[in-house]
Amino acid sequence: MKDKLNKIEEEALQAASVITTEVEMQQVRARYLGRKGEITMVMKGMGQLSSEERPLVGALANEVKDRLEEAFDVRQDALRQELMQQNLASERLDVTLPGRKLGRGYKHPITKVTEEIVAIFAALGFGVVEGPEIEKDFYNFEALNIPKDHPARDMQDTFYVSEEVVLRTHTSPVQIRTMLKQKPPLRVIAPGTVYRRDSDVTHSPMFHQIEGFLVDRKVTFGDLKGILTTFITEFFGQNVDVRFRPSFFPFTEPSAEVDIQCVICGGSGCRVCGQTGWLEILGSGMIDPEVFKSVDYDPVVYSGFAFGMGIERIAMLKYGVNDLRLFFENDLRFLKQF
Ligand code: 2U9
Repeated sequence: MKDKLNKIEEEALQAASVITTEVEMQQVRARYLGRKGEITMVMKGMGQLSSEERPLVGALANEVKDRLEEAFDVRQDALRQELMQQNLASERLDVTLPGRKLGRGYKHPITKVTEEIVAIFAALGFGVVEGPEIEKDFYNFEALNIPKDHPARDMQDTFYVSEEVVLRTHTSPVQIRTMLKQKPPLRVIAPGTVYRRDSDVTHSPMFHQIEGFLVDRKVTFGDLKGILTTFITEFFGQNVDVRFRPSFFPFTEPSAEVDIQCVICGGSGCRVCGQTGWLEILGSGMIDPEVFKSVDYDPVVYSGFAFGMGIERIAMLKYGVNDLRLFFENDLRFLKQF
């Protein structure tokens, strides 16, 4: 019996030393220590031993059982360690590898031009105001001296939301709202998105404007010329020629359109300036007394000038872009150039 137990122990230790998985470990445990395992069978057969032999064999069997349990536990721990090391090695990450580069974003040229224009006017003391893009007919038209049957409504073909609500056709309603909320002296610019029912190579139904105005006592057309000439030379360069040409707008009187010497041909005449040597870049004028009346300013006490420009047009001239649609396509090859 003793020899048998020693042999079982030797075999069991040998079996445990060659296993490679936890399942095999369980099988070895069951084979030697399980309910029908070899050690258990020896213990069950002890009834046939003499009363002298029985305690000796019983004690030895218990010792072998304890030693095997201990040896199996040690082997199992070692196996777990080995498996973990193998996993770590096969799943190894090189944390020093350089990451994938994220593409860098760029400001849209319309945003860039807007910011540049705003900065120039801010330096001249103008504040920035914003307002709703869905606007009441009153703020978009009526208060600006454009009554319901006025032909000027055709000049700005309008998206109607309802009979009294429109998508604003210019940012002028923001200035009306400003005049209703504040008293002169006022100096503000209103950048923003505007909408007109117009869509061809040179018109988009959604585009961007900056308008501005200055209201105080004794504001003259000379002030208008001074501020706008300063803006133009800051934006396009000190040497650019500027001219003021009479025009008409329902909300200004007198009105003037402002041209600069063609930035493409330098004034000699080309396709962009229609051979005239001049490019129209903004509209302006002295605020019509009718507009002052609709916001309850006394036109005898106050005067002011206003101006407006389309940002897409300015951006096209500044960057030499020849197709308006490029601004709205979001093609990265275009946007990356600014
Ligand atoms: C108030 C009073 C007067 C704003 C003005 C223009 C002239 C003008 C156009 C330029 C190109 C619009 O984008 S465009 O089509 N704008 O020519 N805008 S005076 O006059 C105002 C504004 C607000 C209360």
